[in-house]
Amino acid sequence: MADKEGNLIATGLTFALIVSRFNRFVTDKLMEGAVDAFARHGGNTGDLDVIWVPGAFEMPLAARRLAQSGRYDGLVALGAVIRGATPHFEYLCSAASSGLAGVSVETGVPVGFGLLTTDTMEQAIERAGSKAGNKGGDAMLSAVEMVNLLKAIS
Ligand code: INI
Repeated sequence: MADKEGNLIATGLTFALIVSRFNRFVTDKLMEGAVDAFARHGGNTGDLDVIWVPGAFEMPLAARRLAQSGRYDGLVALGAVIRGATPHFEYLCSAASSGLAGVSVETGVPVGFGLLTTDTMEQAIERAGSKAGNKGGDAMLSAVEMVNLLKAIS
């Protein structure tokens, strides 16, 4: 039996972060978490590009174009959709999540899912670097692991 797993070494990897301007108070923190995780795992922040989009809905299209460019080993999408203030919450979350999953599967470029979908702003802040960790950092590490896993099984 041979176990294969992706490691968390980001050295030499090139990434793009797709960051939503909507709820920027939160997405700036998610971005900090993602950049910090990349650097702490050996990545060179000069190999990180940051691409701003208006909101979560626009993330899949930007992700597709970036994945197709061939310039990146992986992508990380960072955004926040908050139910309290969004009557179309379910549509937005479902369009963004299925769109991003589709980009990843169709292009073969791993996409870390750092889109917070919460009931309140307080819950979003908790997940963006306060008491519940930083989901931007978690999404970055999952993407690094998947990049390295794909290299290991290819
Ligand atoms: N976009 C978000 O990323 N988060 C939200 O909470 C949100 N709300 O509340 O509406 C949101 N809306 C904008 C949307 O993503 C698009 O940018 C917009 O509809 C234009 O296409």
